[in-house]
Amino acid sequence: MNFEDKNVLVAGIARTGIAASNLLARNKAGVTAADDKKEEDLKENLEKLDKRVQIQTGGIKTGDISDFDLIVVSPGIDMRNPLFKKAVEKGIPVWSEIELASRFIKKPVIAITGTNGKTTSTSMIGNILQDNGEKIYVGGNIGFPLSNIADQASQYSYIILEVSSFQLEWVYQFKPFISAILNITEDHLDRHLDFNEYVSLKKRIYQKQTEENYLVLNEDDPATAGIEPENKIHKLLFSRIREVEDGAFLRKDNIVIRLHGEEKVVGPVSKLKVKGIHNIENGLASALIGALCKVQAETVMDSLSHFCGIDHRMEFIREINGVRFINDSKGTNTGATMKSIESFNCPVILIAGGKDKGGDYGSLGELIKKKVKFSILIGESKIKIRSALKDYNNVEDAATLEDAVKKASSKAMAGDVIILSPACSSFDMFRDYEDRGNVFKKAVLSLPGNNN
Ligand code: UMA
Repeated sequence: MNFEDKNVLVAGIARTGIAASNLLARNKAGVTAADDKKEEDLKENLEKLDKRVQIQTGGIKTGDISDFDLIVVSPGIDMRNPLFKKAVEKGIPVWSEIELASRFIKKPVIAITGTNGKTTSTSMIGNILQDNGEKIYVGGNIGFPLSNIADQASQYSYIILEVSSFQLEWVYQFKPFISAILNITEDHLDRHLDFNEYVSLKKRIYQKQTEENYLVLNEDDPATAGIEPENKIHKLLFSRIREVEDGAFLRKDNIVIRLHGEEKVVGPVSKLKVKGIHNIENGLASALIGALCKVQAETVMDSLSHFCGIDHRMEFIREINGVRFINDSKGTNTGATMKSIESFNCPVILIAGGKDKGGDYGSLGELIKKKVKFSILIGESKIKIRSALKDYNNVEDAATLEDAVKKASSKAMAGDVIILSPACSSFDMFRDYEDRGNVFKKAVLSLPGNNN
């Protein structure tokens, strides 16, 4: 792809915008990077931009954009921003950053999306391929933009990408070798029009794939089980519940892969260090993708059984006097929080709440009533969650996360688990979910008491 002499506007100057601007500048495009934030609030970011990049701060101007040949968008910017309407009217193409970056890449891309489990599965697949001796890049929504390496991608044998619905808003030619949709439940309804729009954005991950490509779907998830792609594409399923014809499934305790009628036993799912039904699903999807990349079953099993999980997702922090503290700050929607609660067989004390994403807390409320011994609510969504907890009195509010940790620990006894699993995003009180998770860890580590 030749960007020489093209005039490109990059919207947003954070991780994505910096990587995209620098990629374009390296490839001789004229680049303007723009952000709604003021210059003084972007200091660190601006320092990371290539010196050839022109900077526009204090507002992404929607005025005269006719000088631009292309607009590249950061995922955090809503597709309904007036800038894009104007660009479309003027016939100026608008691309997601993954659309831009993938146009440089000839190596096979494995793209993972889904409401939950995508960071874990992306990491599991990365580990499997690395343990198989491949040189890989793991990036995307996981925190490392694809543009970082797009023009040096020939050195990798596989690129494994976590992809969000935001990143799929402006894709056209994006064509992964393997794509996976792990599950789709309500999320980001503050950004997308409704659940249908969210589902159709997720489906864009495979829209350009062809016969030689694979689409991996979760047979046990109602929203993905019924997906019938219109394009000719090799569709494979994974299931905890039934033996699928083509794909991955459980037979008693064993993960089994069946491809083109040939079965291979990968090994016992009980060997996975990461627990919970969602991690069985992540393991099945990852094992299947490993097999599609021709990794031997033993290597897949070995790699899965050494995988210790990712930070901020069901992360064990400490045990004090028999009470375990778990950081699940990455549980940013009700589906994730419900799966986390369901994976414990002991009494659960839940810390939840944060920035509301426009979803419904009804099912979470029902589960809390059934399974949660005590709940502490924080953040903007407190009132909305509370209204889903009618007739349940074991609930209190807390002004800060530190306060919530203290309250939770005062309610706990040996054998209980205290889990931060907010079911909401973090932006009302924290920079992001990592910041929230780190504040939780610090608060837990500063509690008095003996570790055991
Ligand atoms: N901005 C504007 N105008 C707007 C909105 C934002 O100017 O209307 C500016 C902000 O001032 C800021 C920049 O845009 O300077 C932020 O851009 P961004 O939100 O896209 O942030 P990045 O650092 O580029 O992070 C993005 C993803 N963020 C989001 O999708 C919100 C990161 O995913 C991703 O890791 C990173 O690109 C690298 O690919 C985070 C996330 O929360 C983890 N993702 C959501 C999720 O997982 O649920 C989808």
